Amino acid sequence: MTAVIDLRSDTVSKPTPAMRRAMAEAEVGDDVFGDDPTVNRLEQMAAERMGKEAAVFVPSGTMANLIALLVNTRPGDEVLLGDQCHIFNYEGAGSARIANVQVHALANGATGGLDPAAVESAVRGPNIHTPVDSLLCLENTHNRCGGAVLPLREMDALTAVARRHGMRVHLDGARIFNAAVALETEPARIARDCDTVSFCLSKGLGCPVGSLICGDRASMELARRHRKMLGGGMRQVGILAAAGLYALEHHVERLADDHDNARRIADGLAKLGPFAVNAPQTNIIVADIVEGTLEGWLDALKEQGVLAVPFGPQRLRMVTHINISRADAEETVRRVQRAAAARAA
Ligand code: TLP
Repeated sequence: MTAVIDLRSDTVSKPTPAMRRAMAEAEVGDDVFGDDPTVNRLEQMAAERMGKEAAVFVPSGTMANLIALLVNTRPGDEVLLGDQCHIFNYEGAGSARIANVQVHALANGATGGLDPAAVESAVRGPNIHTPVDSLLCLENTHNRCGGAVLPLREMDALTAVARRHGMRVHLDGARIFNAAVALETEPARIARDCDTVSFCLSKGLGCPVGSLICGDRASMELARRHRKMLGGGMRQVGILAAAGLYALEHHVERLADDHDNARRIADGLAKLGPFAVNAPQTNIIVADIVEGTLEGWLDALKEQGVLAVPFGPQRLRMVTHINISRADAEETVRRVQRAAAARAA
């Protein structure tokens, strides 16, 4: 049996030998005291890349988003977001349980955006009966929309609505570097009109752990307090920050290879009858099963040594990453063909 091709997520990617060396050699200190020079360098570099004044290193994308809710709202406020976004679907309702906000989910379009007119009409007027709409959350690239890139003009239209109503904007940029590579622009341009932006090191950038939240200095001071409250204050964490610094220097441009490989896999799947497949703009492939069951297909793929995840009642997801070569992408297509032939027999 040849090696398993693990496409469950880009989070399964493993640190390279060079990244591990950078981690082993990291200078460290107690980061809760602000003493870790490697974390300090990473936070500075992250802030620069996102075009913000400051950044805070946190353990996960989920904590970064929760901190963004805590920083940008007051208890009882309302947050406008997309019904397909990660904060709404996959973060254990931390918005309700910890940030004490009400979320109003609006229909996401195919590119992961929202209709600016729908946002406009969702904003409540000044009335003693209604919650205050203080925050709009966006996601780019958009995970559940198949790694879609929210075009800049759509982002600009949405941030303009928020501004007009005195609302703040948070961008869940877990995969913002994939968006930047696809758009051939800088992440700072994508996040330009967002008050806070978070991004993950532990996905396409290939690090074992970590995310950053970025924004103006006052917001990030508050973010640091919230991180401590949530138990996310870490000590000699330069060991992890070193992986982040390494990734920001060496693993951004190569994301284009992941996007090519995702297209290769999607093209291969699209030629087989049983799937309706997205045209990946980045590293996420979503396939709707039109013949057979989701469980049946996940098992059949696993038998051939390809791992995918369920992503809806009749939908599966595959994600390319640093450990998936072009040869692996081609082999994936062959294995899916074999799974289809085995099913037909
Ligand atoms: N996404 C994971 C799962 O939780 C679904 C994945 O495999 O894609 N924002 C976005 C857009 C994300 O896709 C994720 C993780 C997060 C935030 C949360 O990041 P972590 O897992 O670090 O808490």
